[in-house]
Amino acid sequence: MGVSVLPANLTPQYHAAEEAYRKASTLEEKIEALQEMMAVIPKHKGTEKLQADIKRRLSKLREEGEKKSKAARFNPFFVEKQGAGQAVLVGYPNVGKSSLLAALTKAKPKIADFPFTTSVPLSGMMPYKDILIQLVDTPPLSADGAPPGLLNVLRGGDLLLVVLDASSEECLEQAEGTLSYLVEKKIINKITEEKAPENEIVGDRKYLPYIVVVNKMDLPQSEDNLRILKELMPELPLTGISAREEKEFNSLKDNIFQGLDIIRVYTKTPGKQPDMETPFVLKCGGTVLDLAYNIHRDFPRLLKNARVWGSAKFEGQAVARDYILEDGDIVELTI
Ligand SMILES: Nc1nc2c(ncn2[C@@H]2O[C@H](COP(=O)(O)OP(=O)(O)OP(=O)(O)O)[C@@H](O)[C@H]2O)c(=O)[nH]1
Ligand SMILES: [Mg+2]
Repeated sequence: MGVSVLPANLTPQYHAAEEAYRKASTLEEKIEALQEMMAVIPKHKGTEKLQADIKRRLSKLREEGEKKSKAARFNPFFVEKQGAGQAVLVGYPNVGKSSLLAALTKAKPKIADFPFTTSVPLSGMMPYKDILIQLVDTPPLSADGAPPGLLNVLRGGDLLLVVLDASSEECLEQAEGTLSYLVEKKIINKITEEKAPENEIVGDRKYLPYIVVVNKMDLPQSEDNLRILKELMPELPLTGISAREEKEFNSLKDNIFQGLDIIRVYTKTPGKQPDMETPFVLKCGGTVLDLAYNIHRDFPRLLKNARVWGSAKFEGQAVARDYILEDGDIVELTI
């Protein structure tokens, strides 16, 4: 079986296409890479199984694509997940959610000095170190709650960015209103002095982690409001920023990365230099086995040895499959 997964007679062209498939993060990229694999694979008996496997994966992805495009056509609140993790902006009108999306990504949302400018979600990709994190801008919450469809977008995220306007007289109400709405809808856990246990489950899913982004720190009143917020809600994970002046963007990005609870892991094949350009992204606590599964679903079965540079006691240390990896580790997998 191992032979049919990695036959020795595959061409460099095929390996390049497979590499592209391995690195593809969107459905379109995956389909394109599989098509390329199919086009360049040597057609003979030895690759029949592999050809069938590629065809099967292609038709599965195409089906998925069709479902998604139908969903996108009929539902403007449908947001396709992309990148290493998805952070969803949420908050009251006019606090600067769209401005943040515009400042941190290439997306071009409508921004205006009046409430309810945004009516449907829009996403963009934020470069962070060597990965891309997806940010999703959403229509605002209000006293009447949220527009239909918003809850699903919030629930679908990996992290929420609760945005407040630090220059507003209603800054505190914004904080209380947004957070209590999210608690009421069981999207985030109750706000207490103790942090929620990480694996706490609500129904069939986990509570979402969140950070509070206190925007418009360039305006008067903002320092006072930030101080009051800190005093009244010391347990809140607050970051003061200015979307307009791009103030404190580095710490905001670091906090988003940390809030997503992910690590970047690099791979190398024996005898070669590691690929330091495109890391694999795993949840914190991810193991060598999780990495192998991420590379290819057949990999864990074929895996013989793993060595780690970075978090291991010494460089290139041989580790077990359940070895827990850390951000920045380089892993050599031998099959
Ligand atoms: N001074 C200052 N103004 C800001 C900042 N961020 C946003 N604004 C302004 O605040 C207003 C509202 O910004 P938006 O980004 O449209 O706010 P929003 O939260 O997306 O609003 P809705 O779509 O209605 O929910 C605009 O006039 C922005 O230029 C900031 O950091 N500083
Ligand atoms: Mg907006």
